[in-house]
Amino acid sequence: MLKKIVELILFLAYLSLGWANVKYTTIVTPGNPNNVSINSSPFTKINDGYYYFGQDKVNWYTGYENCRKLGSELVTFETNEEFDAVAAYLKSKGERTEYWTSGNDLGKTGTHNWFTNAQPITIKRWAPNQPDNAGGREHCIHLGYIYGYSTDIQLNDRPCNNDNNSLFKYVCEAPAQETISIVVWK
Ligand SMILES: [Ca+2]
Ligand SMILES: [Ca+2]
Repeated sequence: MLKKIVELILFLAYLSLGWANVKYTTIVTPGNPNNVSINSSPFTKINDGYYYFGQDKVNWYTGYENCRKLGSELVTFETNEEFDAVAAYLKSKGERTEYWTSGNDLGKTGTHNWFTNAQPITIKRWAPNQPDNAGGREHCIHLGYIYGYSTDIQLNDRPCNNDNNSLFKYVCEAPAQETISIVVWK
């Protein structure tokens, strides 16, 4: 979005001044390759991602809305490495708390996708015997120490709402960053 706005402004500047040559060139690079200092509050940087750990215990829908209020979405784990990095961060906090992710099978029972990108959940981090859709009403996916004996943070499906035992904290993930450079003939 920001990229499009910058390009539009440059295009309009080009039109209004009527330069015969191209005065500016924009270069878009993924991430923040020059490590420019940015204010990422309230998000915490973990590897290449930025995450917010909502501390209020809510149903899945409210968790999603709370992330949207911050311009982000419930977390999507594209890779085992991303999951492991976030799990290690939570583990370092020493709490056995559970958090919502964007994963669910609300569209088609048994087909578990990340809601942010509609891609299947391919990471191998399910708790033993999960997802089990217990009681036929578990369609949203959270992470945490799923069983009393669990020693690792893993994934499990739980009721999205209308269940007082399924009110969890939530992990929001900020959009990926892009760096826009502008090269100018001065
Ligand atoms: Ca992600
Ligand atoms: Ca379950």
